[in-house]
Amino acid sequence: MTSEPVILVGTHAGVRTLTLNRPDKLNAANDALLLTLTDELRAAEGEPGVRVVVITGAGRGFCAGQDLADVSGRDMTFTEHLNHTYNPLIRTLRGLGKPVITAVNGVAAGAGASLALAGDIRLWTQSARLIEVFSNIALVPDSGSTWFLPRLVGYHRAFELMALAERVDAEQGRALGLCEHVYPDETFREDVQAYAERLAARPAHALKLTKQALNAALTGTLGEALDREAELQQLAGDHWEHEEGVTAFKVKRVPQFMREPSASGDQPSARER
Ligand code: LHQ
Repeated sequence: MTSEPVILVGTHAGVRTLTLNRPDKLNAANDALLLTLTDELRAAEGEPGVRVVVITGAGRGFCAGQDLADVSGRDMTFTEHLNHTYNPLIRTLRGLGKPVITAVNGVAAGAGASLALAGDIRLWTQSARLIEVFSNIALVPDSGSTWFLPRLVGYHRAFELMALAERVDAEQGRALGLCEHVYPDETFREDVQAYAERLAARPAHALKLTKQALNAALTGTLGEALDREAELQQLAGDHWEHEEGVTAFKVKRVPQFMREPSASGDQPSARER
């Protein structure tokens, strides 16, 4: 018996698209979906031809959080379950050395809302909505929501959204800073791909270091950020991308950052050539 894959994997023009594929349940997450998604993110890290990862959902939902039909009778505690599935997923996503776009094609609820917020870039369709639904079932927001949301909207609005499980629609989401862009439903998939391809043409090594610096800066002091910037700038400045960017500027042409990937993964630095 063949069953549908829980994650669909596609690649086009340097963009790896991972589609949550349990549309009948609005892509509610079971262990297989969470573990496969985490594995696919790790696999994307190791593929030089993949420059950007998009996470989106099949059908009318993005992700309705934990599959509530798939939790009873489990042999793990809540803590063990989170540490086994959701937490490695969110850690892998934020630690990935490539930009991850969460393309929120519909409702994002519970841990699905956390996943939506975890993207480096968050693109929503017009009919998307986000719900910190946890309190409806008397649970605590998890999978990073308590970290992401107050940083975006402040403590008080975050508490209200969590306590009342209020729906945030696309217009509110953009106003609150929960997404970077909202696109029409009719053209959403194409708009996401076009955005991702723009990102894929940017200097991959520099973006990897930028993501590292920003994530660390969110939890550190200004002094630590300045020290880290000085170290990472050396790594960026020694890389061929920097030479390409400067040369292109001088001769007034568009820089070409999408070279054929080398067999070993990262391109050698300009000085190693
Ligand atoms: C679902 C689900 C779902 C199963 C829709 N499960 N079937 C971590 C660790 C350990 C334990 C617990 O949790 C966590 C983290 C969490 O994520 S907790 C939060 C869990 N999620 C929820 O409580 C959300 C429950 N769903 C809803 O509130 C609604 O479905 C939303 C607001 C997401 C969407 O509402 P509608 O657009 O009106 O759709 P619907 O309710 O009609 O759902 C469509 C179908 O999807 C329906 O099935 P059916 O066979 O009747 O058509 C739902 O039963 C199913 N579904 N969410 N989480």
